[in-house]
Amino acid sequence: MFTEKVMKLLNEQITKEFYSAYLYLDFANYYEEQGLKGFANWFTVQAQEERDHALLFIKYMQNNEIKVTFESIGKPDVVMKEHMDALRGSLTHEQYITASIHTIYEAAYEAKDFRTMQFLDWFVKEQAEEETNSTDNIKKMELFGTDSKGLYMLDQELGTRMYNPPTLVL
Ligand code: OFO
Repeated sequence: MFTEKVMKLLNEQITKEFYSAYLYLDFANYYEEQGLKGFANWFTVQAQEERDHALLFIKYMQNNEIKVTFESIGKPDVVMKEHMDALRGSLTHEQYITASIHTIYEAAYEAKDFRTMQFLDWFVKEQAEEETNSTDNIKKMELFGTDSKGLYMLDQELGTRMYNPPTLVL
């Protein structure tokens, strides 16, 4: 019932999700070096979520007897010269991942692959949330980040983010 195209795109998404985790850990490393431990925490939690997303794709494929093939994960490629760069980089990356999820959805829709569409529904919603979170971080940074006291408070706020496992259960 699964087309070659859908299976290929699902497999590629695993690499993209692991890359997302890798990228966000790179951001976390940057903020850690900058002494912004709250920002580092926020991106470490985000990296954990991205790893979970990869695992969900793997599980979905395994449950449906689709072969999983791991590919190489690329080097994180966002250059961070100032505190805002990683925040902007994360929004750009989330928009890219949203487009990627939509591409799989479109392929599943064309193939009348309702099972994959239903699986992807959770990711469509999740991506909307993640784009909002990235946008919020940029807005807060624009408002408060230029003032050292504001930056300190923002760092404190981002430091409170805690990891929660995904709500999607397969
Ligand atoms: Fe995988 O959730 Fe965003 O990228």
